[in-house]
Amino acid sequence: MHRIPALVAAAGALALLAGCGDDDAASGVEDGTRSDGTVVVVAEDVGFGADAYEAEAGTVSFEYVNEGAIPHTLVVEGVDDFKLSVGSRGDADEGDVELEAGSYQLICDVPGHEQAGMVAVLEVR
Ligand SMILES: [Cu+2]
Repeated sequence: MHRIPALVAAAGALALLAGCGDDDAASGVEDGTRSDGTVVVVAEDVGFGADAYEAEAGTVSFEYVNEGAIPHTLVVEGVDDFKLSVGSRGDADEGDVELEAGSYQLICDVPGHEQAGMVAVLEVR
């Protein structure tokens, strides 16, 4: 039942941002790969800002921004020693991870969040 306040808050945020001309209506942060190669991922309650992300093989830099109200994490499934955590709205975390080319899954490992839809594909080329 606590989804309802989150939806109300999201609607309020949308209303505030309406008309500012940003492509990403839910936040001022743009999901996806920046020109410098950093993969920017936005956390929402409960989901990621995009279904798929891309990166170049090698050292992949992530920036994780929380546009939701509750804590979220970012892990690359099957990859140890990499985890980003954001505690509340506006929090950001960043870090690097070595990835070979392949298809990976990004998930939030807070219990229940992956099942609720916090999962995205990461294609590393
Ligand atoms: Cu989460």
